[in-house]
Amino acid sequence: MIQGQMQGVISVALLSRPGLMDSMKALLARELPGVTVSSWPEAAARDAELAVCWKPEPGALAAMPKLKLIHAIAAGVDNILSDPTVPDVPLCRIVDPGITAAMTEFVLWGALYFHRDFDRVISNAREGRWQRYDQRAAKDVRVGILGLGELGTDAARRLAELGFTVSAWSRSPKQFAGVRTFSGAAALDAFLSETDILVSLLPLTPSTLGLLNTARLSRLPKGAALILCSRGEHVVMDDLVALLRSGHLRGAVLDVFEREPLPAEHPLWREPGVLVTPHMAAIASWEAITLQVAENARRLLSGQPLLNVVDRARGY
Ligand code: NDP
Ligand code: OXD
Repeated sequence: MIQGQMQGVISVALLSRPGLMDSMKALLARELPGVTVSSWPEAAARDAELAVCWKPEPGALAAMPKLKLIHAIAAGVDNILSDPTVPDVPLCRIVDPGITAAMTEFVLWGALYFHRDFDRVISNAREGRWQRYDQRAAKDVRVGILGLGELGTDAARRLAELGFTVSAWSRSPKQFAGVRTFSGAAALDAFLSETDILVSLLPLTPSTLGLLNTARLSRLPKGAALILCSRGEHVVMDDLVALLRSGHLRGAVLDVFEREPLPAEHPLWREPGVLVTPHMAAIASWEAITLQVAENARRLLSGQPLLNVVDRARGY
């Protein structure tokens, strides 16, 4: 659909911490002529039909009586659905080739970080220690991806192209050339037991909250590593730290945390074997986000099917 076909105008409310989405105002005005944009908790925001959100304050969306569409500015919508008062209107998320490419880069880097021993040599370099490790072929390293959706699918394909032995776990059964697939809760232990580098690309839902606890992480072979790109709440962090300290797990790259930013005094920053990154695996540009929000606003106004609608029953 192209700009100009829009019938009517729409009022948009931005719901986030103050200032986060300010750059969207001019972009939305460019894309949706006549749009009014306000920021929660301004009075005008309560009358908006479209709510654009990162982490709205609980109850805010329920206090918008004219609301017709909720649009996340992210791929994950857990920050929105965690509020039980969220009204039953369509909820859309961001699906963007730029995010997918960025996430795949991060996952490839993380897999190579462990596979090529960068975790060890970076630590050795700080002590001036010259130490080489036996090299293994990528095919001898099993990378397992939790979640085979928009992001997991591309990461799996590119890891397989690099030569890794790749498997993936999803809720529903899938066929994927060159990737061994597992599905459903009953298959999770088998999947984990054959994974040397575990990558999490799951959405956060009641079924995935706390999934990676002592019991599950212990299923990974000794010396396995974790790359957590999904949400901090997928991992019971104390269980992870205990398995790192016991030597069962080799290391973890953690990009996401229950509380963000991770406070400077948090012990994870200094935990041996852990590399903290600042929720940077894949960041959508405001331009890309605005184009998708505007497209869905036009579709809403003209009665066309919306793009990237979240299944509220599944939670993703
Ligand atoms: P999708 O919704 O496209 O894919 C989700 C995948 O997870 C699907 O394969 C789905 O299975 C699977 N899944 C969901 N629930 C379960 C379950 N209970 N058991 C097994 N598999 C399950 O999501 P995306 O790929 O777009 O994004 C994934 C997550 O990545 C986001 O929700 C977000 O949390 C995170 N993210 C992090 C970023 C960062 O910078 N760190 C950036 C962007 C996203 P099925 O295919 O059967 O439905
Ligand atoms: C997302 C994220 O879900 O940034 O898009 O984590």
